[in-house]
Amino acid sequence: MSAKSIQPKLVRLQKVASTNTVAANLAKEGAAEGTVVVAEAQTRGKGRLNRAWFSPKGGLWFSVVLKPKIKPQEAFKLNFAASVAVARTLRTLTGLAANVKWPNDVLIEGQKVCGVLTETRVRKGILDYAVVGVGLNSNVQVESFPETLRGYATSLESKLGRKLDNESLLQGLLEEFFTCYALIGHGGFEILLREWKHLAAFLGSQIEVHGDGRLFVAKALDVDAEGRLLVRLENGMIQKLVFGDVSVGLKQSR
Ligand code: BT5
Repeated sequence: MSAKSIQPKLVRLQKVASTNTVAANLAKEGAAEGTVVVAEAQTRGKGRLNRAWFSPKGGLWFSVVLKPKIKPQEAFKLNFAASVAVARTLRTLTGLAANVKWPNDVLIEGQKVCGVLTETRVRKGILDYAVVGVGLNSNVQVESFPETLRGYATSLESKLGRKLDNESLLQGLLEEFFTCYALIGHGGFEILLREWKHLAAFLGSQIEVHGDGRLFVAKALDVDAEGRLLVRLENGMIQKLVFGDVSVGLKQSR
């Protein structure tokens, strides 16, 4: 089946631990590509490296089951497809100038409004399925964020001063996502990456890189065809950062 013809099959739930976990279980049981698990709230929403994802009622939390014909090491492309789809949809439906940040964030005015988590199962060297999870702070009040997220994260409701229809957002997001996903299947990742770079406000800026207990400052230069972030260290050396190992934050001016 071509990705363009995928018809999302929605599985709507009220409260779950994590839509990614539910979707992965469905995939293990043979759920079709395009199965989308959407929940009103998550009790154990997760980010990368088992970080917690705050997911109260009002936000849009969903996960898509995919069976892409790509190598396991190309799974990073799905994250780019999802973040471009989210930024496009937000720009179209809300007029907000959404940007992307490596490797998996969507920001508004420098604050995180959405995160993407891609998880895969690989068997005998072949990508069995992928689950792409999207967490979007739509109708979430920033006052309800835990202390650690204050200032760092934002919501559509807070930026727009009104609530949005999560259903229209979900429909728009899925349509854009499957369009971006189709590009990957047709060797069009370069096109997607080019758009991602246009949407990336942080390239060319000084960033803080966190990972392996290290923290260092570098200049973000580019993202290559393998999804790696190229940075220039303060000693002038160029380093390629691998998706999944580090997080980057915009360097705060002091
Ligand atoms: C992510 O991880 O940004 C991926 C988040 C994916 C969440 C979706 S919701 C639907 C699906 N089901 C799941 O269980 N997960 C996916 P990462 O880059 O590791 O960022 C995690 C960090 O973001 C946390 O350590 C917090 O600092 C911050 N964070 C947590 N909740 C947030 C929220 N609601 N909004 C913005 N930032 C948040």
